[in-house]
Amino acid sequence: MGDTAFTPRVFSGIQPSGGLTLGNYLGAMRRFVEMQDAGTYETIYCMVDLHAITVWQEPDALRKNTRELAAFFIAAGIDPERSILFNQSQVPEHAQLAWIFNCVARMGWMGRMTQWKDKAGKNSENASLGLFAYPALMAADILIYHATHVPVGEDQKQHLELTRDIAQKFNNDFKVDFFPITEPVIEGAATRVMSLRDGSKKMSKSDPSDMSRINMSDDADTIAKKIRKAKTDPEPLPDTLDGLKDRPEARNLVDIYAALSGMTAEQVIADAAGQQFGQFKPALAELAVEKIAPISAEMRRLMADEAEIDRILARGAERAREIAIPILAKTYDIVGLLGAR
Ligand code: AQP
Repeated sequence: MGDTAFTPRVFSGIQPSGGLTLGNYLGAMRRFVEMQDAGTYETIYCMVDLHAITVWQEPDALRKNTRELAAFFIAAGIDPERSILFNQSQVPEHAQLAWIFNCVARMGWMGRMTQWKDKAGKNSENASLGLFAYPALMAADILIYHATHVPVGEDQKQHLELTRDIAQKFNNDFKVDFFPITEPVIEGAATRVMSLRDGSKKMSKSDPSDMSRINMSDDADTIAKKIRKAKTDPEPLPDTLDGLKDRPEARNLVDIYAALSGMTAEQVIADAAGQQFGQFKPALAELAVEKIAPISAEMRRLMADEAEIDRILARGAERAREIAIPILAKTYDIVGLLGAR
């Protein structure tokens, strides 16, 4: 960063594209709550519905998933008074700044994004332009608040580097020190929760196999069944993490246990050394149910009052715009656009 002192401010978002997983919870939501509770930062959290529509979403499902995601944030511990909690499309400044960033970012930068390559695959001619430009909108989400820190899972690291590149190029092009060079916060035992069926793949809502993931809406029996059937190997657990080097599925279960229990992976392996999975898996299932069941019950309770969720989001959007409007106006002014006058 240059000489400008920016307010310590956290921004992060989750797409309301349905099917929240344990990966979203451990990789993202838990950090969001910790950063809110630390009291060191202003915290701003968002349902990024404009990102969700870069791939097809049924309109009714999108509305329902947006409210369900708001319920997840609150049930997991985000307090809409202490944090700003809102829905992206209710703050038009995100899309306005994204357009400017579309003009700053280079095609080559976007084309190198692994998420673009994975999601567009061989069918890139048919992918939406929005999916290609996704990282410029993400940069706008962060920089419209001059956010200094962004907690995310490991999979978002490359997009955050691109956010930094966009901020840097904007500052250089216009000879200003206006946008902060945001720090990614990728920490904890579960920054990359893997599929329960394949330890080389991220746990993901779009995996065709429901057995590959734990959904935040799964009941106790389903969670226990998925963990019981999770792919492992016949070896007992070793006494050090080194012993798990070539056993990605086993390592994943140890990491999940560590993240859910608040222990380090080293402590888990020290306690469980020598155990067979027939012993370790039931303990993990019990812990997962203990942590997830209260959140899903609270989500169901909140979802019963949609009007209250809408009221919380409308209030959050108002508060978000108080920060975003002056930053967009100043950006227009720097660029030479008369729009803000
Ligand atoms: N498996 C994961 N491990 C750790 N963190 C994860 N996140 C997602 N999956 C994992 C983190 O959750 C936040 C929100 O992610 P998103 O809304 O962008 O969702 P996503 O990454 O698109 O989730 P999926 O399940 O992977 O969706 P698909 O299948 O559509 O690609 C981010 O901080 C992300 O790092």
